[in-house]
Amino acid sequence: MTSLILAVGNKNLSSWSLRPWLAMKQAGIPFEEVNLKMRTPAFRDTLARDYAPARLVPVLRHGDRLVWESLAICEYVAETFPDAKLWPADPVARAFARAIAAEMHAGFGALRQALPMNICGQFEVPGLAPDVRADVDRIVDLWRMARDRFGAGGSLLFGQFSIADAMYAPVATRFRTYGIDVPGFAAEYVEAIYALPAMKVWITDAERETQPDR
Ligand SMILES: N[C@@H](CCC(=O)N[C@@H](CS)C(=O)NCC(=O)O)C(=O)O
Repeated sequence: MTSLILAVGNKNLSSWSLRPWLAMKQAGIPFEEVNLKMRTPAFRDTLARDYAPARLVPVLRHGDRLVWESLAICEYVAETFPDAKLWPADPVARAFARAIAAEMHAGFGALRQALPMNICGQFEVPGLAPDVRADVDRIVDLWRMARDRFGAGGSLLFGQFSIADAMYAPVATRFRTYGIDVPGFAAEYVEAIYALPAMKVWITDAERETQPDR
């Protein structure tokens, strides 16, 4: 079978890269990883040379097919590897999972701007601006609804791992990085994300990247 190549950015910082990487890794889908250092001239050059028309990471190459945009990549791998069960099997749960994944992909700009992903960082935030607080509250509400309605089979949003978890994993790390106070069930969900084997690999790589001498 034609191999998959996923180009990602810096693991400490690139929240969009984490999403499809985590979905593929956690599902055991084999792929080759290409690491591109963001904010370097080589970053744009490599994308233009090897991954056009994509202009950002993540980008997936599968033979002569190119897929960019994190959510589109997740959808592509879910369709290409149906046995990985990357979406919930139940249609109602699946629609809910798709809705909240889409909401993440399209929104929460205030949170993303004020609290950028920085897995290895630890920062104190004295107070959240109202629009950031509203994003946090909305995310916690979505997590609560998913966990209450569909989460009985495990510790993740829909019980078992799904693309919805991959989409929200970088929010889980932000909550930890910035010490955001969330209700107990949401804190447990953050723990569950950190406990995913694939997530541990990504975090170890992020630590190596930020402290190469360790
Ligand atoms: N909507 C895109 C966003 C991709 C994106 O913004 N990628 C960032 C890294 S997280 C990037 O490539 N930045 C380029 C740069 O910093 O030079 C997606 O979902 O994949």
